[in-house]
Amino acid sequence: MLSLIAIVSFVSTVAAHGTVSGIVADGIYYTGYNPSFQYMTPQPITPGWKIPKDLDNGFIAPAAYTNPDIICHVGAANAQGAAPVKAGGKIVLQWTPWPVSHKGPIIDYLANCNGPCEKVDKTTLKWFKIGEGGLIDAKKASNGYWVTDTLIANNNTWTITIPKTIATGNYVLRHEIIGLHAAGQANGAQNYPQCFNLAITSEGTDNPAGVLATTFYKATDPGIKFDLYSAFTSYAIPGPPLYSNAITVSQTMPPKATASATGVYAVS
Ligand SMILES: *[C@@H]1O[C@H](CO)[C@@H](O)[C@H](O)[C@H]1NC(C)=O
Ligand SMILES: [Cu+2]
Repeated sequence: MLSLIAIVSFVSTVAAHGTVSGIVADGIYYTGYNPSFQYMTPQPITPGWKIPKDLDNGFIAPAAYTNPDIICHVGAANAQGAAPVKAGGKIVLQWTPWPVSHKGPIIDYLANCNGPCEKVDKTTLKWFKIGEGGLIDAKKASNGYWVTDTLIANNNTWTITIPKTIATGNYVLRHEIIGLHAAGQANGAQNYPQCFNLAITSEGTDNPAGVLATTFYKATDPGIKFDLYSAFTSYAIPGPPLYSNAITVSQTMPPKATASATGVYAVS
């Protein structure tokens, strides 16, 4: 009996990593991709990139940092829709319940598709960082209070603002949590990237230079090989520098969406 309970609780722990179930863009809710969609005919079209192999809501490990799987998660294929948003507008990312043990940074990037994101070759996308957060208070909570704790406190949501200065265009948003709970071991960090197509309208003109996602991180970066159970006092967020006109958002419980999008959101 006891061993059966132990097995059941182990299974639920393994299944407890996460995925973004939906986003709210300028107040409108859009369903995210779910691997169960691959069994439906027709498959729902969402702004969320398709990750049919991610049946365990799993992660990408440092050994795969130079593999295209780091771009938009395992085997990711282009979303066939996009969520419209104005520069300066907000996107709220709704995660499935995030495990409190999975402390770590939350990082957001954009890449201009320079054409339809529905067709772009993901390995050509050049990303610039529009948001980042990590350790908030090393002394608060066991193993510190992190942005992932803020996310959990806000109903598993994370809010970003699209920079006002970037040019109109079709962009991919790459939103990522890095779980550090096993990162003290080599190859122990857990990257959870999630991508969404955004059709951004803007009065800005900036086209920030970006970098390939396959060059973001190294297994030995101090923010990747990091012992969450040591007596740390600071944390260095990994990846390229933040875009100079990125807008920092103070995280709050998001307002309810005003409407849900239905149908197909293709951009021409
Ligand atoms: C929290 O998020 C869930 C979706 O995951 C939603 O159904 C629920 O209404 C949200 N709760 C609040 C208080 O906003
Ligand atoms: Cu996990």
